[in-house]
Amino acid sequence: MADAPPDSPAPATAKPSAVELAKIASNYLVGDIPKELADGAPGFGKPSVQLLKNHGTYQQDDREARKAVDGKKSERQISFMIRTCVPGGKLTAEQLLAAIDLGDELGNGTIRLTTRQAIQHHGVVKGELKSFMQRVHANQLTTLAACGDVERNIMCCPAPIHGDRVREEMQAKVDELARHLAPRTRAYYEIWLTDPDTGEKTLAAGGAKEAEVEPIYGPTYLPRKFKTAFALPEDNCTDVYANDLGFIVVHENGKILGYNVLAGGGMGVTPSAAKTFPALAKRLGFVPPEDVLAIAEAIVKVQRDYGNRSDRKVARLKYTIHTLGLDNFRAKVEEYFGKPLAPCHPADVHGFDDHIGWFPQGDGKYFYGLNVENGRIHDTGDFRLKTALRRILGDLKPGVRITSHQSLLFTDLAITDRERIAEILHAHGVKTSEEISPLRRWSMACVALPTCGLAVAESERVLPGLIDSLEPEVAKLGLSHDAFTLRMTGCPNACARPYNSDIGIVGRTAGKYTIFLGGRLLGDRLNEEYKDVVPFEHLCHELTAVLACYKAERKPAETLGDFCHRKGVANVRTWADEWLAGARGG
Ligand code: SRM
Ligand code: SF4
Repeated sequence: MADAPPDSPAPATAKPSAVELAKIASNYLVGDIPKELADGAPGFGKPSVQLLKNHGTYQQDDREARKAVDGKKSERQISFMIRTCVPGGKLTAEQLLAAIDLGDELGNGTIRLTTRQAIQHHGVVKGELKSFMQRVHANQLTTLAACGDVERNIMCCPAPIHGDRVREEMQAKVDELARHLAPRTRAYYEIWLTDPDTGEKTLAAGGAKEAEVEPIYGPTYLPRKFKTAFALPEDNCTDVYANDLGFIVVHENGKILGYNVLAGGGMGVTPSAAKTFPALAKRLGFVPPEDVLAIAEAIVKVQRDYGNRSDRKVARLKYTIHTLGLDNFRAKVEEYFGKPLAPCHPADVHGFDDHIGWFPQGDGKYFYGLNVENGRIHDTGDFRLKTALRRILGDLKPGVRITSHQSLLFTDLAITDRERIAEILHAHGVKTSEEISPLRRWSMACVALPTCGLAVAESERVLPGLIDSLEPEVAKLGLSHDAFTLRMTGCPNACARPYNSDIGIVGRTAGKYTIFLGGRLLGDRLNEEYKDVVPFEHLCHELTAVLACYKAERKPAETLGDFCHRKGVANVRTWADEWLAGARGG
């Protein structure tokens, strides 16, 4: 690896981390993957496991399946999570159907819509990895760079509003940027897409002719994952402030004037390492539309050259900015950009829409946002969402979009499809979005157990039950129509973005959680710790007490997050504890 620049957060003498060493030795992400793919073992060695992330797959060990082998801790049960990129969440009905088929044929029978508008499959065995990647490729999608130390799936408001030139132009810009920042290595094509019979012919069109070097990333790619989102001021459905790089469209009279550029957002924390922290992105400057690719490339390159490559805990862009200072960081970006950045336009996020429900598209057709609880598409007992989706996608052939709230939009529908969709959902035990409480609709949980190797507590599997118990309490308080974000994760890595939501519930240890309050739907404010080490069984009444306080003391039209922020989390706690003790009639 080239020496770090003199004022880099990582001193030039610092030893590169194990992941950096794996990248250095990998020849653009090849390493020992081809050899180990054919060695008959159930998994890969450590360096390959790290490299594989850049190819879109994580080696996992299902802890429950492991126990099931002989009733106690025993052999690891290795399988793979595979993430497929879907820039801006845009898909066709055929593509989603093919992804569902893949889950049935090579995965664990379910698929997962992620908090970044992508798709995850779990439970794929090593011997099927290659055919899996080939089928994703045949489906006109890729897993390349869905994970790893590169630009990830770029998020964008998915709403299909015809004639809304601003949204359309922004969505097209996302596709352009996703292509621009995609890794160019041929490793992916050579490892996964070679002809299964000859082993030689590259199946990817044009792949063989592409230069092997990475003009943007270089041989060691980025020090850490890198995430980008686009948002509109009136609709921050992508949580733009939680990203390494954010673009807020500045528009007037149906025309995009340019973008406010934000940098250095990120949620993950390691509680035992005080040097780690969640951060909202900082407002860096303004660029006209034609400079979006160049400014993104400049920021990526500054992070490439100045990010910490010895300590992955502090390698994200937020730490690079923290160490350099915002002004020095901006100066570096301007150097790579080749000109000064204009100051930010005053435009900022002021609205949020999850696009759930029925909406006219502006071309005589409609789109329907279907809330998918925690993004999990499955058939379990009487709840047969997967089969219902097969029917909707097969019969109506709508366009499809994935939202950054783990849900689906069906587009290009006729008004007469409304009844048909409700009929299909009901016939398969699935509620329409209109039948779901705002509490459930605005909630999200990360994957956590049993597949996530970093989970310390449950999330996806317990949030629906928590909401079941909270719904009657919310109704008793007369708050059933209030919208506030409730986000839960199985560890502080924060994959469901709990640190800028109205209520964040973060796994602390088995069965215990930290509660955070005071963020908001808009996603532009971090919340604060409210209570720590709360047993799962206490979450319902702890949250009911907070909501009782909100109900009693809020100002008209004040949202939950704004209320907690104004009153102060400590004062909410005092009030709620008295309510719980009965002193306030709780
Ligand atoms: Fe995440 C790691 C799942 C969005 C912060 N995340 C993981 C892994 C891969 C666990 C691992 O490293 O072994 C999880 C896989 C679990 C499984 O079994 O599927 C995982 N993250 C997810 C998804 C699927 C959660 C979901 O319920 O949808 C999301 C996939 C998004 C995608 O399509 O790309 C997901 N992860 C996020 C987000 C939200 C976002 O990006 O908007 C965050 C917080 C924002 C951020 O990046 O700071 C997030 N994930 C992390 C972190 C902490 C990063 C950090 O800087 O500290 C880790 C751990 C790490 O990287 O070391 C992590
Ligand atoms: Fe796993 Fe933690 Fe992310 Fe949840 S927040 S998916 S437990 S890494």
